[in-house]
Amino acid sequence: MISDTLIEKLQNSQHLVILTGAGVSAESGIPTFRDALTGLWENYDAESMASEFGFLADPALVWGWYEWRRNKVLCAQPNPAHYSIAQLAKKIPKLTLITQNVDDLHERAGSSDVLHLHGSLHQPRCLLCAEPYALTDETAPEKVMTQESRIEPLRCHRCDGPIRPGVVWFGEQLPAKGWQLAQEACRHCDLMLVVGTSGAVWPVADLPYRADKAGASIVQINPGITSLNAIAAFNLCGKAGEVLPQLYAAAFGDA
Ligand code: BV8
Ligand code: ZN
Repeated sequence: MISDTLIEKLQNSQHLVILTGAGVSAESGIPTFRDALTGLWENYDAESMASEFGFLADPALVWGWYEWRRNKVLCAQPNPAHYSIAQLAKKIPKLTLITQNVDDLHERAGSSDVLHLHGSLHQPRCLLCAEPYALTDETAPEKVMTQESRIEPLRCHRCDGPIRPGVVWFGEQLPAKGWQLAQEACRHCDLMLVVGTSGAVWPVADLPYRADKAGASIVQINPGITSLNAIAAFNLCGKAGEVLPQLYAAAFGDA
């Protein structure tokens, strides 16, 4: 499954970009968005939950849904995929990690300088004055919750506005600095691993095409088929938590 050519490319890479989506956290028990049946969007449509319009229409439902997701992340552990990515950073001269995920599992596995292009569950802020809200233990979501639990949003200490999740909703701009760094990395890398993303959300979905156009080799790690199969030089069809440790061991020996 893992060709010698790919192993050599990884061993000789001077600048590796890794782009991750919800699939890299799937083996940590975090539901993905679009996988049939288990996907988060199965019960809700994206627009109504991951948009400012949806939040304004029903703040308690949307805040409750994000707190349910935050609680899942707090109870989850990084999986071997996250750890292999953190290990790769020690072997490659320059590694840029770009994620669409709003969890902190990459950081908890030891990765740093992670570019969170869709924001983070762990950095809520005031909807009105954008003041960051420091989550503490007493704001930890109740343990027993379902996706439907309604929780009144916390209030801003400064202006009493409603606290919103620190994620990038549909229709919102991506964090300017992160988006700029991500585009730059895709222009200069020689190899790009695309791990666990359906490539359904723009403009992040455009990054592999830009890297491909700039001459990088694209490697997709995904048990499913996506539009990226068309441009990927290597399609490793499998779970990230299994494939990434194999890829790391083949290139650099056991971690
Ligand atoms: C914007 C945060 C203006 C909240 C999310 C063209 C250009 C620009 C914009 C658009 C465009 N066309 C349409 C748009 C609008 C829109 C968009 O893309 N809509 C889509 C639905 C068509 N984009 C926007 O609104 C963006 N903002 O455009 O602003 C602008 C314009 C130009 C330039 C800059 C700005 C904002 C988009 C951000 C939306 N926020 N999330 C939250 O999390 O609730 S999106 C949401 O989808 C998540 O962030 C998620 O990360 C993302 C992508 O999903 P995936 O991570 O890929 O997850 P998915 O479930 O889809 O797939 C999982 C994959 O894993 C599958 O392939 C599966 O096979 C695989 N898998 C499963 N298990 C495993 C596995 N792989 C490996 N191992 C396993 N074990
Ligand atoms: Zn405020």
